[in-house]
Amino acid sequence: MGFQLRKIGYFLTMSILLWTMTAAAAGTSPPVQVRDPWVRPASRAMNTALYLTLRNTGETADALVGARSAVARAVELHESRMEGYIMRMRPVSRLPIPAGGQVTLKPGGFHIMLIDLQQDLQPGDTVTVELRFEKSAPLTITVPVRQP
Ligand SMILES: [Cu+2]
Repeated sequence: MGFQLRKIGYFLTMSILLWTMTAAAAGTSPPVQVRDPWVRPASRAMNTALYLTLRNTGETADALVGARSAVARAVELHESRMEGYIMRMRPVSRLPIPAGGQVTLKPGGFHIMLIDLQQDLQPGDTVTVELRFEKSAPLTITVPVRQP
């Protein structure tokens, strides 16, 4: 009888402990935060770009390593740069976000390329995108479609 009670007591203690830990984890905002995301309008079967600012409030460096969305056949991280008088894009495998710092994806620089759109994207629409990071948990964001 005494053993049974101790066992129940142990389970109760563990349950409360786990519940507290879960609540604490849920209350913490993710170290990487997204600001001002937007997507340039485009038609079905075309490509377009997504821009945003990533803030790293954590104490360790992280990196954006990929993204995906149901609205595009493929999603890639790109960098635009001038080569002579021509603007060119190249894929990048990771986009570093320094600890306590931020990186801004903007026209003429880094962007998330949505390739082969599966639908028209018009101003006022929203797009759901999942961002994947080297260390932080994936983030699902809702991004408005708008003109620059
Ligand atoms: Cu691009």
